[in-house]
Amino acid sequence: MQDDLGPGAVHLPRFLSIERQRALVDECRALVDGPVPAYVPIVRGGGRMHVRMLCLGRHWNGQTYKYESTRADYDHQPAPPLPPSFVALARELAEAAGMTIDADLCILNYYDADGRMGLHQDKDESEPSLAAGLPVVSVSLGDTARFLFGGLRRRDPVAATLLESGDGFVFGGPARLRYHGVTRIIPNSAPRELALAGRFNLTFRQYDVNKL
Ligand SMILES: O=C(O)CCC(=O)C(=O)O
Repeated sequence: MQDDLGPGAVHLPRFLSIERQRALVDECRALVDGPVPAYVPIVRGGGRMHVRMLCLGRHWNGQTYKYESTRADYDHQPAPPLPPSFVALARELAEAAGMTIDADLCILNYYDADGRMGLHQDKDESEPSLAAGLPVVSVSLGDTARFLFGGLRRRDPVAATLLESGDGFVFGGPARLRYHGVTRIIPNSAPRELALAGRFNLTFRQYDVNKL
């Protein structure tokens, strides 16, 4: 089943089995509460984001909107490495959507019941990566999110899609710079087997095009 999202955007509902979801949730839990923990970024204008964030592979600095190796906007710790199993997962989802990625970074976000993310473009990856339309590959785990997907301009119309646990969502090529965001989380909607309150979302990206 695919929503009509336009070229380059593919929703992969229930892509991951519940066993794979459970294993990933365990990994995400260990990462966000690990030695380099997730934190709530404060962005350029001074606002606090409504997620806990942990970047793997490269760190996205919420003050400069640039990627870097250490968390200069927070605790100066190095970004933890991207596990090879995560790289393989991103590749698998991209291929299922008819695209390719050799991910070198992942932004892992945890949304509690009040979590949300304003409409934005993912445009801080390298110029060659954006020009090549290398996709953003997203994996949702836990509570369902109301996800907005718009156009290339902020004022373009947006469509709302529910992203449920185990869903993939891939946008690349002509869709790579489309605006998107999360308006709300539906509490207690996660599969019971995950024993998870809230939602993890992983978005994989490829900054360095020379890896292809
Ligand atoms: O949580 C989501 O589904 C979207 C996350 C997102 O837009 C981002 O990390 O840039």
